[in-house]
Amino acid sequence: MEPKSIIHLDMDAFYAAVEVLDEPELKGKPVIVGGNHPRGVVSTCSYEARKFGVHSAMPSVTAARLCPQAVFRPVRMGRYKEMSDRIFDIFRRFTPLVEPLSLDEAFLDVTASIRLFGHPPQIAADIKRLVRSETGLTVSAGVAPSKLVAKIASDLHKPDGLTVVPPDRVREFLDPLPIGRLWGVGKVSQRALAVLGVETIGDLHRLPPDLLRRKFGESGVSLHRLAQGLDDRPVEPTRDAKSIGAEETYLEDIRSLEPARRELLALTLRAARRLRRHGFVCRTVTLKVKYHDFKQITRAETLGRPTDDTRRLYAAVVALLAKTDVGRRPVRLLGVSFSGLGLPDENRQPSLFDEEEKSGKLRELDRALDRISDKYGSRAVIPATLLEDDS
Ligand code: TTP
Ligand code: MG
Repeated sequence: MEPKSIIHLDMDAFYAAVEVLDEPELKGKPVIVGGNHPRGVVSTCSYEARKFGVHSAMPSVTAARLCPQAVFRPVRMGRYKEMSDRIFDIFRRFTPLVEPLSLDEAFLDVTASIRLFGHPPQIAADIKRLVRSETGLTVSAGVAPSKLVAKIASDLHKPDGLTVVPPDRVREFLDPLPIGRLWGVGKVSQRALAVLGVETIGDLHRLPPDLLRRKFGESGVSLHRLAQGLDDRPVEPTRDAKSIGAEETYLEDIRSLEPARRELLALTLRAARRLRRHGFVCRTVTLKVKYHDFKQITRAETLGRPTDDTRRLYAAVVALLAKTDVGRRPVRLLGVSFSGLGLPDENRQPSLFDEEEKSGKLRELDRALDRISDKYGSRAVIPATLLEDDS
């Protein structure tokens, strides 16, 4: 079979680049997009700000300390969504096989586009040129025979990069890279692999697959395949997303309430982050629980008004938890999902309802978070820290 041609595209410093576009005086300056208040978090920042060590998901106070001259701008989701639509229109001129990963990131399968539009590296260069001339923004591209390699490639020469990995160069390309670049290899797996002396992707694929199977089961085997660049997942164009969520099956059953809450906080953070990265708010929150006997239940709550706020979403999850047997029956899987997706209404005036929420529900949530942090350490309650560990 002919190898596929996949392009991964990822806008450079997306929200910050849009702010600079709309306010050209900001060009060349360290720009941070995010909440500039004591509990604010950095959504993203310009490459000038990154030189000071500022990055996404960092508390804004830390960012301001690292880079006191930075200019803060609030998140304007509606505007980013508008630019995202224009960028995706450009992508779709080259193939209908466009799979969005977030507002600023997509996979394209251009295998069948070659006769019409030329070779994939040419297509990627054309897309970059059109994005720049039609929107004024820059995008980095990776061209490769698989999603895995295309995504790693697009990140390698950011910003404004174009990295091409031909089919016969995949191994050569992957081998020297640190294993953290592989999908699904988070900090925990990195530590486990370091014990085996594995630091690069090359180290990993040189290990005998049997050893990996013994140590890590089936996931060890698929890791070994990934390390060779073997990834045949197809590009899946949208179907409009109906829900966004996160779930996890636990190796050991969860038997009491507090660890369940902690897991649910981590799942809520992960799912809420995805929600925001797609530019959505949601109306309905669903909690899924699978007990040790495989009996599965879901509990759902419809919110007074749509939100993407982690604290409100987590409050709904905690309320739903009370309608389950978690804590009384062992649990093997927990899941959180958000549906009734829509775009935020940015013109909405703050209402009395908000005030009520601030005083009542959210205070209760703070206490819940405090209890968790008493038991598990402050790490559990700093969203920024957990968000960084998004493996
Ligand atoms: P990214 O593509 O991860 O980051 P980026 O485009 O700002 O920078 P680059 O790709 O050049 O490294 O995310 C796209 C947008 O999603 C980003 O501009 C802001 C938003 N975002 C958050 O709101 N929170 C986050 O933690 C991250 C990672 C991104
Ligand atoms: Mg980006």
